[in-house]
Amino acid sequence: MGLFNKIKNMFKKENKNEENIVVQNNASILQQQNVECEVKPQKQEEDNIQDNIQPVESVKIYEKGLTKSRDNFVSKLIGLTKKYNKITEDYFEELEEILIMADIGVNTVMDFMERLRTRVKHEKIEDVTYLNEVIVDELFIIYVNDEVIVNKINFANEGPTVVLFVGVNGVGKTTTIAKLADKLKHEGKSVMLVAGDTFRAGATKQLEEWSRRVDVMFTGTHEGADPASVIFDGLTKAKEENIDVVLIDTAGRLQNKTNLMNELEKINRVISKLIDGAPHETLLVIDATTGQNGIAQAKSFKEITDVTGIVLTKLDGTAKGGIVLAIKENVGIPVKYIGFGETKDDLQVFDIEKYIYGLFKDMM
Ligand SMILES: Nc1nc2c(ncn2[C@@H]2O[C@H](COP(=O)(O)OP(=O)(O)O)[C@@H](O)[C@H]2O)c(=O)[nH]1
Ligand SMILES: [Mg+2]
Repeated sequence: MGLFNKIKNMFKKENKNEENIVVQNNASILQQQNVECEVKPQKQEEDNIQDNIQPVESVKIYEKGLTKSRDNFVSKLIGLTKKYNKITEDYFEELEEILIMADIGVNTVMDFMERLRTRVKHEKIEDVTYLNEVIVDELFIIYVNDEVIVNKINFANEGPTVVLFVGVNGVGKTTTIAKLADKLKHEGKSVMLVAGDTFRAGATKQLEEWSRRVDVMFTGTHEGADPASVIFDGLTKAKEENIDVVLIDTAGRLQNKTNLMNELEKINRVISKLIDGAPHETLLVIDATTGQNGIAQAKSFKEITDVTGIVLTKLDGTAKGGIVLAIKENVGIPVKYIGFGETKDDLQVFDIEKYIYGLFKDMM
């Protein structure tokens, strides 16, 4: 069975169970209200309910977060199917244009078009609707089959896990750190945020404010301080206090590559001196709305430092959800998290299958 049908079966079926889930959800809300009346539900029960509602809820988050992309890119694909009842050269040309407009990246689209044309010819495909399935399969099969999809954070066996965040100004580093801190805290981990962005005015305050909001520890000093020394203080404290995960914010001034490289080298030296094997992750944050510019940033950061994963933010704000494919093809670093909004609940572990469903559900 092709990827298209596999995903369709996976999530369409789940959505059929929706009514049950809603009932369970209400039950959980009632229980929460009971909590306020001091009738605390058993922890075990809570966990069970959580397990039951989690998969469908997160598919819904993908569906909602990808609305703009679906409305634009996928509805264009559907329109194309309506316009052509035969697969012609004009059809191929329009398809190519739609894919390029979706930020998939020219080279990726060119390769894809060649594979698609070959399949159409060899399999004598004539049905335009069936071709939509083939398109989804061909677009994502490389991604899904690839072993580079390791979306899990590499947690340390012992001592604090250190996650360093890099990326240019405004992409969503600080917000992502707050979101991830909240997620980890709910998983029962102790978290510390370290304000290593001492360059931008207000950056330290912004992170400190988030640490209060999500209620985790914080280390930071003042604007203009040496980031490496702030990080030194933070990690020393984190070791003393047995913190599980330390999330470090940095300033990403890509304009001066040599300076940035030196700064990150110094930061990495300090981190690895204090904690063996750290940083355990270096996450590069990319703003999905910047399209090919974001891809260029990823290439640059990859040259400067050892990036282990990508966080793709603001997917809710782009109509060009194809950027995930361009990252795969042009950068080759796994997307670990995606951001669908500005609140602390808007960070999701990247799941390619949910992503594909969220994007193409109107075609399924
Ligand atoms: N719509 C949307 N906005 C986001 C997302 N992530 C961050 N932002 C917004 O992007 C802006 C810059 O974020 P910030 O974390 O300060 O970026 P930084 O300079 O990289 O630290 C803020 O207004 C955030 O609320 C997201 O996933 N979706
Ligand atoms: Mg910031």
